[in-house]
Amino acid sequence: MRGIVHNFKFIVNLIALIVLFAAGTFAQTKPLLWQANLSAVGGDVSNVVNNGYGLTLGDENVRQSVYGEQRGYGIYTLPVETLSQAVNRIRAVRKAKVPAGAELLIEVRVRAIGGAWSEWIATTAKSPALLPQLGEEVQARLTFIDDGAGNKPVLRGLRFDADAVDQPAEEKTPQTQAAVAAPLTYKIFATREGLVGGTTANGHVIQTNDRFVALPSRRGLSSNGGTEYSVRLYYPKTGKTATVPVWDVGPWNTHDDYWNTPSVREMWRDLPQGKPEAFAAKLEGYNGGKDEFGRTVISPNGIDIADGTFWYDLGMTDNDYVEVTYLWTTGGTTWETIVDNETTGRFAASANWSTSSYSSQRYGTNYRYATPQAVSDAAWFKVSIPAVANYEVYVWYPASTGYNSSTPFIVATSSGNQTVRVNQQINGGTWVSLGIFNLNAGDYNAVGVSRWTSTAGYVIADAVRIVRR
Ligand SMILES: [Ca+2]
Repeated sequence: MRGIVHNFKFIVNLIALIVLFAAGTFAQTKPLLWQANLSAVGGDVSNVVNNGYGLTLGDENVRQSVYGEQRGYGIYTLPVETLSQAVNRIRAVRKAKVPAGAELLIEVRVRAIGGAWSEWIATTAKSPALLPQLGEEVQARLTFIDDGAGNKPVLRGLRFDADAVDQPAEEKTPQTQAAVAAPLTYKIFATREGLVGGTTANGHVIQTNDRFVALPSRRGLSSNGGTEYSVRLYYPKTGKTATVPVWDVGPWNTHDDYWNTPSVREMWRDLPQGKPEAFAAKLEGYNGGKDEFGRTVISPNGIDIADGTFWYDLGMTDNDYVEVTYLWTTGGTTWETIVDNETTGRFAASANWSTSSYSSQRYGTNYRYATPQAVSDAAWFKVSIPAVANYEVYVWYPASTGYNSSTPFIVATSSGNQTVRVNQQINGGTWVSLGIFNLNAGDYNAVGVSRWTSTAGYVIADAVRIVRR
C-alpha cells in the first residue's frame, strides 16, 4: 500500500515535471539549425576559394579599391536558405582560424514574406544578429580580409541557429501607413568614386563610366550585380536624377549607416539620423576630426558616385551636395496631390483656352487647349504645397499629331520659374514627369502651361500631379 502511494506521488511529480518542461519549451519559438555548405563555392563569389582545409582568400593581392588599403579582400554570398518558419534572430557559430590583424566577417539578412531584404547585420556566436523584420528566407555573406602580409583567415565550419523574438518596443517607430511607405531622403556631400579597374566591396570590377554608389556601411551593400539596396540621386544644379545600386563601401567609414535611427546605427549613435560621421568630423570637429580608422577626414562626404553616374546621369562637374533617397528604407515623408482643370478653384485660364473632351486619353471629363502664340496667357494649376521640399511634378495630357511638339510647362520653384518643354504629340494618357523641383510652402499657382512657343499645334492643359520626394 505504501509502495503504491509512493509510486503514485512519483508519477504525479513526473507528469508535473513533463508539463513544466513542455511549457518551458513551447513558450518560445523553437530555434532552427542549419549548416552552411562550404565545399561548393559558386554564385556570388569574389576571390574566395576552398583550399582543401576550408574557405579562404584566393589571391592576397586582390584588394578592395579604397585609399591606403593594403589587405587582401574576398567576399562570398551564400545561397538563400528557406526556413520552415519566420525568424528575426540569427546566430553564427564558426570553426575558423583568423590570424591577428585579419578579419572574417559573417553577416546575415532576412527577406520579409513577400517583401524586401533587410539590411545586412553582423552576427557571431556571442552576439546574434537581431534583424528588423521577420522572414523565412535568410542569407549569409562571408568577407575574408587578410592581415596585410598574406596571412589569411580560414573558415572550416559554419552553422547557424535562428529563432523569432520580440523586438524592443523603442525600435518600433509608430507611424502612419502613408509615412511608412516612403523612403528616406537626405542632402549629402558627394564625391566621385573613380578607381576604374579596382574591385568594390561586393566584388564588382569598376568599369569606365560605371553606374553605382558607395555608402559607408556594409549594411546596405548589394550583391555583385544586384539592386537590393539602391539609391535615387537628385542633383539640384542640373535637375537630373539617377537610380543606381550600392556596390561599394565608403567613403572613409565602413560602419556608418547614417540613414538609420541612432538606436540601430552601428557607430556614432550621438549623431542625428542623416548626418554622416565624415561630415560631422570635417565640419564640426566631431571625433577629433577623425574617421573610424583614426584618419583625419578631409572631405565631408557621405557617398561616392561612380563616374558614369557622376558625369553623365547627373551632369556633375565637381564634388557637391546631392539629394540621396535610400530606396530600401522607410520612415520618409510622403505626400501627393492631383489637380485637374476641372478641380474647383484650382485652375485658371483665359477665354482663349477652349474646352474639349474629344480625346479618350484625357484626364477627367475634359481638357483645355489653345493655339500657340507669343503672348503671356498661361493656364495655371493652383496647388497647396505643405512644406518647402523637393517634389516631382507630373503632367497628364492627351497626345495627338495635331498638338504641340514643344509645349512650355512652367514650374514655380523656390528659386524662380523653370520651363520644361514637352512633346504633346506623344506619351498621352499617362503621367509624364517634368522632373524634381524644390517648391515653397503655400497655396499658389505652381504649374502653368504657356502658349509662348514657336512650334505649331495646340498646347494642352489637362491635369498635374505633384509628389513629395
Ligand atoms: Ca482634365
